Amino acid sequence: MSHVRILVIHGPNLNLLGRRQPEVYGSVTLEQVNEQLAILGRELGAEVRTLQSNWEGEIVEAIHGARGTADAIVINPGAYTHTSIAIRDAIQGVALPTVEVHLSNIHAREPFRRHSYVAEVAVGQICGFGVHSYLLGLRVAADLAAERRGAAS
Ligand code: CA2
Repeated sequence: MSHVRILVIHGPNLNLLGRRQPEVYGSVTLEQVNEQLAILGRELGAEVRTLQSNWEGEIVEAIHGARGTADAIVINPGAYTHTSIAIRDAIQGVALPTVEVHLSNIHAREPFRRHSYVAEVAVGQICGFGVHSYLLGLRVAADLAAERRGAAS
C-alpha cells in the first residue's frame, strides 16, 4: 500500500515560534517542528505536508484541498481554535479524520482558551506537550489514515 498522506496545518502566529514568548511556547522554531515531523513521517511511512497561515480563509481552503490529497489532518488552529466556526465547518465538511494539537495546555490558561470549536469535530485533542503534541498527533493521524484507507479498499 502507498504511503498515507498527512496534512499538518499551523495556524496564526505560529511562525513566531521560538522567537517570542519561549516561557509559554518553548524555544523550538516552526522550522524545527516541521523537521521533526518530517523525520517521524519517514519513520512511520507517512507523507507529511506542512503549511502555516495567518489567514482564516486560507486555512479553510487548505482543509478543502485536503479532500483527495490527504488521508488525515493534524491541525493547531492557534487562536482560531477559540473563534472559528468556519474552520470547524470546513473540517466537518471534508470528513477527514482530524487531530487537534496545541503546544500549551489550553485548559490551564485563560478561561477564553478553554473552549475549542474544533474539538467538537476532531477525533481528539492533544495539548500541553510542546512539540510532542504535534508528534503524538502525527502518530495518531497516521493510524487513523491507515484505518480509513483499509476501510475504503
Ligand atoms: O498552545 C497552542 O498551540 C495555541 O494554539 C497557540 C495559540 C493560542 O492562541 C492558542 O490559545 C493555543 C497562539 C500561537 C501563537 O504562537 C506564538 C508563538 C511564539 C510567540 C508568539 C506567539
